[in-house]
Amino acid sequence: MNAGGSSAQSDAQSIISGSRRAAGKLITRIESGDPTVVTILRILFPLGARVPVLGVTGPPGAGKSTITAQLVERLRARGERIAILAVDPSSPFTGGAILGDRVRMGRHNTDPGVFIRSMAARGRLGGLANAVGDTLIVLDAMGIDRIVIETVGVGQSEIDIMCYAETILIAQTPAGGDAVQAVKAGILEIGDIFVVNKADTEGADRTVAALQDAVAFRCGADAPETWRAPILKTRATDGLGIDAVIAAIDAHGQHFTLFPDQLVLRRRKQIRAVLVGRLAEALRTRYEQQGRYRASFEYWLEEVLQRRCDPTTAAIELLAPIGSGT
Ligand SMILES: Nc1nc2c(ncn2[C@@H]2O[C@H](COP(=O)(O)OP(=O)(O)OP(=O)(O)O)[C@@H](O)[C@H]2O)c(=O)[nH]1
Ligand SMILES: [Mg+2]
Repeated sequence: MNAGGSSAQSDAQSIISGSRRAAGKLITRIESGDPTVVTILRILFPLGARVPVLGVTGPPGAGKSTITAQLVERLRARGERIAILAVDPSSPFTGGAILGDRVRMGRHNTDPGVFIRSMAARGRLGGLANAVGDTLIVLDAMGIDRIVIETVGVGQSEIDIMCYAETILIAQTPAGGDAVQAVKAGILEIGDIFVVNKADTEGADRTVAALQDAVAFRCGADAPETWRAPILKTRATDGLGIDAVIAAIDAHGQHFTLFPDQLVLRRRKQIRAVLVGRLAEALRTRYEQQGRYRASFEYWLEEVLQRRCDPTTAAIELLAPIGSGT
């Protein structure tokens, strides 16, 4: 067991000194839901330098990994040490698309200044965002300069994961009405930078225009402290337009320097979501796994099933031992 105080200290120390092996092992424990990791995270969290996190999301195949590889190449050129976290909420396994990412990351795989790690759902239903949050604590403590999280899709779990990013890049393609899908999925609200990739294919300008219209409706667009999300075109396969994406990422960072209250506001909102997520997971674990709570859960489940009790009353009864708040 690694739960002991002194081994937690030495594990934490290895991570702080930049050991990829120690970090990799700890992330595997986080991924599998090992509750003892908290003893190490508790040490690491206050020491973290709070590295900027760039979130990259968008529909499958939009070019997220290709864009990420291009961005990393430029960030490396200016000396930044980068951690890339590729998250696949739809897959219970590490592999598949993520294996492809390793190929796409090309020479970054062997660059000591780039730490690449992938994560999959592994049955942690609803808990993946929490696992990502814990992994960020580890990466943040490793002494790197920036973290990039790539996550595939346009659903709620991606939005939850993007909760951890200071800058959120949404990749789209001209094909298949992606812009319309983004509006439906509510992803437009969270994007700081929009990239229409595969600009070499039919309909790129139309997609840019559609996104411009959609983003223009975001509230507070005229206030100076409101960031205006740029919509950029790229051809990631040969790096066309990537310099402008880097400039937009830098500008977004500078915007927070200029309006620090905006950053605090964002972090407060994010931490609120993080804590709600932790509470939900703690409650779920308690009622689904721990003996007496579980028995009580099963009892009330049956009551609702037999229509002897409504769900709200059942929840109040279940929460009674810790106070229902009503
Ligand atoms: N024509 C064209 N193809 C591109 C461009 N960017 C990426 N691709 C190709 O599109 C395919 C998907 O690219 P990825 O970078 O893997 O896309 P992704 O969004 O990371 O994909 P998933 O992680 O599987 O969702 C690959 O075959 C790329 O070579 C582009 O600008 N133009
Ligand atoms: Mg990818």
